Amino acid sequence: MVRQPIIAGNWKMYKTPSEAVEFVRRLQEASAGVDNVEIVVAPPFPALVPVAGVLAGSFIGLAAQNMFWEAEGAFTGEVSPVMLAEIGCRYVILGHSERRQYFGETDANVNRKAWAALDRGLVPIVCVGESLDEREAGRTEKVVTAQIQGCLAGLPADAVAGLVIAYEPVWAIGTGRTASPADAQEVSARIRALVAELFGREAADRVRIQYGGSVKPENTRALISQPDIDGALVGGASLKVESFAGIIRETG
Ligand code: G2H
Repeated sequence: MVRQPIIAGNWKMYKTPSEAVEFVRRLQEASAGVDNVEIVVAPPFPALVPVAGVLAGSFIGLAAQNMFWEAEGAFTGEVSPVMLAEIGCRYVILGHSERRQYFGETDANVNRKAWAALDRGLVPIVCVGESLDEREAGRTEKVVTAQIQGCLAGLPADAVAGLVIAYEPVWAIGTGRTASPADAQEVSARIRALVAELFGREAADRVRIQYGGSVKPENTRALISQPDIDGALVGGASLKVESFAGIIRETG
């Protein structure tokens, strides 16, 4: 099964709308000609509309970094899947470890959001990953298994096949520490095997699994060449056109 690699830039709470627009204009030039890699950017909410305007008809896809599960309502401060779909988002990142750590995101919430996203035609990028304590206690597989089971509970197999799962070991996020390619492969293979158990072989063969955590141009190729790693969710290195385009080129 050939899965198209997907490189997504998670900009977190960086870049104003004007900075974001300038960035994607330059990224379009810098990544022109790379046609075997799907490229996605996830700007903060205020930049989504202007960036969508620049990217209309472009090969670069747009993602939001979070959403709520209701279509509308009295939910101050929240953004709905209907709104994201209307402005041209194709993806939405769900369950990022920073949302779990600072904003109380749970697997059950991610599951409700995943259902709502799929219902509106958005593709969830579902983030999972263990903390340093959990890894050192030998609990990585148990933790990631519970996260996958909780986040994907009850989803139809064909929807799971179209998902992106981002394996992001928390201890490697923004720390400069990267999981070794072998460690990242081992967990990614375990995730794919679990998807096969829960949703069938076809879903497991088709679902794309990204690695995330201090990805940069220099470590991209070793990670991407692992059989069960189909791309990267990139934070810090996605904030500069040169390094993000470098990661894209190393993948292609
Ligand atoms: C993990 C990653 C992007 P960074 O959070 O999701 O960030 O590449 O800065 O570790």
